[in-house]
Amino acid sequence: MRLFFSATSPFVRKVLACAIIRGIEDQIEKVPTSTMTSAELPVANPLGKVPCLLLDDGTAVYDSPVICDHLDTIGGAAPLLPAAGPARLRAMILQALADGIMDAAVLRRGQLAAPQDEARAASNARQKAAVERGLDRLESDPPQGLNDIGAVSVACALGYLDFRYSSEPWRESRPQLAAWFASVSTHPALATTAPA
Ligand SMILES: N[C@@H](CCC(=O)N[C@@H](CS)C(=O)NCC(=O)O)C(=O)O
Repeated sequence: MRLFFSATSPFVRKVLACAIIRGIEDQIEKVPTSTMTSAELPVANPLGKVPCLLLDDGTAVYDSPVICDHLDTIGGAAPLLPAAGPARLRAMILQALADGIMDAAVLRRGQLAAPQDEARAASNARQKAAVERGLDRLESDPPQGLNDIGAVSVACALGYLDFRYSSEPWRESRPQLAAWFASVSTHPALATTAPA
């Protein structure tokens, strides 16, 4: 399998972390990809986004929740998306919340690079508020361990905020979330995929 890869994408990190936790990372060839200039990426993923996983039969798999779900079918390790019941629903909701935080943070970064006008400032404030509310929700009910796709996604979202928004500290008012993140950050799946 080939993974269109960017070392700074939190969505790519999520996919790699899942592969590491499930012990199948050796089956994935990382293809460093610029979303701006790659000719191959938009052919595989018409949306032109990473991550995109190319299977050996040529199937292009996107986006990150679909890739992680597919990775669960490979190898013998326990799946990161629970098969059924409340645990599955909770993991999916946590993943959606974390992905939404990452979407908002990535979008904000793009907007901040552009000339600022009233509309951009309003959109920036809206995305920032979404991230803040998302973090508050996580503080009220933080993940446990790093055993499902929800927890992995949240860890990647927090790692991205630390990487791109270090001037906007989130820990002080969210001690439970901060304690959980500290407890999982040394896990090899996170430690070896941290954005540099
Ligand atoms: N929903 C997608 C989001 C992926 C995404 O936003 N990737 C960003 C990098 S962090 C990207 O490729 N952006 C390039 C673009 O939008 O042109 C997923 O879960 O995989």
